[in-house]
Amino acid sequence: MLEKINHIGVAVQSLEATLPFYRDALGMQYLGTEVVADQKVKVAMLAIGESKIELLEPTSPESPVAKFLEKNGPGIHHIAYEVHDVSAALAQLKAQGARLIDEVPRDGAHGTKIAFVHPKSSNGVLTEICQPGH
Ligand code: CMX
Repeated sequence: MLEKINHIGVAVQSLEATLPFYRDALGMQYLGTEVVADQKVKVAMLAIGESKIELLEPTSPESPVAKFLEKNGPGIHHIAYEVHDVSAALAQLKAQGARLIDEVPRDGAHGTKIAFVHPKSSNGVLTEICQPGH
C-alpha cells in the first residue's frame, strides 16, 4: 500500500525565520511556498532525495498547527506516507481499525490528496496518507 515517505511535517512559528537553516545551512533544494487554506497553514517544501521536509506555519489561531505549537513548541508534527490511491489506503486502514481523522481525502499542498490518521491510533505520531498531484 505505501510507496515511500513523501515528507516529514515540521511545525514552525515562522517560515521566514526557519527557511535559512534548511535551504542554506543544510543546503536542501527549496521547492516553494504555498498557502493551504483548508488546513490553515502556509507550507514551504524542501527536497531531500526522494522525500521532502514540509515546514508548516499556521495562518490562523484555529489552525491545528497553532494548537500544536502552543502545546509543544516547534518540532516534528507528522509523517506523510505516499500511496497511489488514497481512498483505497483509507479503506484498508479503516478495515484494520485505525482511527481516521479524514474519512474522505482533502486537498493538500501542490495538488495532492491527503488524509490523516489520529495520533492516538498510531502511537503518538500524526500520520498522513498522501496521493501526489499531477
Ligand atoms: N502529533 C502527535 N500528537 C498530537 C498531534 C501531533 N501532530 N497533534 C495533537 N496531538 C495529540 C495531543 O498531544 C493530544 O494528546 P493528549 O490528549 O494526550 O494531550 C491529542 O492529540 C489531542 O490533541 P489536541 O491538542 O486536543 O488537538 P485536537 O484533538 O483538537 O486535534 C488532531 C488533534 C490531530 C485531531 C488535529 O490536529 C488534526 O486534525 N490534525 C490533522 C490536520 C493537520 O494537522 N493539518 C495541518 C497540516 C496540513 C498539511 O500537512 O498540509
